[in-house]
Amino acid sequence: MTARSSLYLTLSGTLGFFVGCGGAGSDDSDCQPGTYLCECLSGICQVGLVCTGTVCVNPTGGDDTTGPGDGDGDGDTGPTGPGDGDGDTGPGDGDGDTGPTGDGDGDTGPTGDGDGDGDLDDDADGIPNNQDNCPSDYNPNQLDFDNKGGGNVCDVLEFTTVTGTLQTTWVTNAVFIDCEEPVSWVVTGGSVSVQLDDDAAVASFEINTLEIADFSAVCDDFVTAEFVFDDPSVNADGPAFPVDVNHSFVAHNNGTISGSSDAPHPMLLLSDGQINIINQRPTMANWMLQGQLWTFNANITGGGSSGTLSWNAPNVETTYPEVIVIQTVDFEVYFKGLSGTLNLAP
Ligand SMILES: [Ca+2]
Ligand SMILES: [Ca+2]
Ligand SMILES: [Ca+2]
Repeated sequence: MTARSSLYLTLSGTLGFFVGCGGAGSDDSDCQPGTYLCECLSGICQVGLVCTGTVCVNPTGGDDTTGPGDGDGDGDTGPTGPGDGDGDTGPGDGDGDTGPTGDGDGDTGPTGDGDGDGDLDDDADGIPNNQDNCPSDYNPNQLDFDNKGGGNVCDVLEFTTVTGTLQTTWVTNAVFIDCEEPVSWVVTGGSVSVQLDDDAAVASFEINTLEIADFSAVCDDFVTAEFVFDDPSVNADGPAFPVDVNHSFVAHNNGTISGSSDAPHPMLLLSDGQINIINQRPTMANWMLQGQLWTFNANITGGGSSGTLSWNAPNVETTYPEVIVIQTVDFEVYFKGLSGTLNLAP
């Protein structure tokens, strides 16, 4: 101990910046890890430490308290920072942080930054999530018919303003009554949905509902009977309606859909109806006439800003006639034919 003290005193007297370092005690009790201490100049550090250059370090790791970036791989728990390969949460260090992108880890920051990290593509269509106009649906073409930001495959065109007039014929067949009476469906509201594909090859239509003004039909061929429909509506019956409507890339880019449906649209005609027959007026609540809206021509323009649906099927009958029993007489009722045009707007 005497020799070490002599050496320390000699050097401190020669190199002025070490004067006072380590204190007057000149033993090694204050030689802390990572610090420059006078004792290191003699290669002597606190017990358990070794002198590297002029710094006392832990030769086995795990116990120092140094900061980041010291390259000692000791898993320190000192202040965090990048570049030290430890468990901190700073960016740029290749660890498990969730900081800004560009650090090669599992970040969730902005995509397309070329860092090959968390630029996720959930639907595997080659478009990163935050650039994908339908991040959960495969749509590599990214087509957007209405230019509202959502891609076609996850964006339904909704027409909720539906007006126009359709002509049809109310048919009543019974033992002594067999009449056909033309009636008009004045459509006052409703909704029509159109779904497009990303490849501009297929469209589907669904006439969800058509609100119709009250109407009545009178049959007087043999017995006068009046059928009154209160608050009638045509509702879709069944799944969304597939149609084969031409919709090419050119038509898509022009903002148009035009073509004809290729199958009748399943529907229910609902009404709180009444029958007035020979001065008797039974109330027929909740009429439900199952049937079909026949094939139509569709013409949608302006990327969905307006459209028309038109029918020209004057002689097609509903598939399922309704049978109404009045005073033991069976009346078979149905609609025949549909023609006219409905105007659609969002
Ligand atoms: Ca995608
Ligand atoms: Ca997509
Ligand atoms: Ca869209």
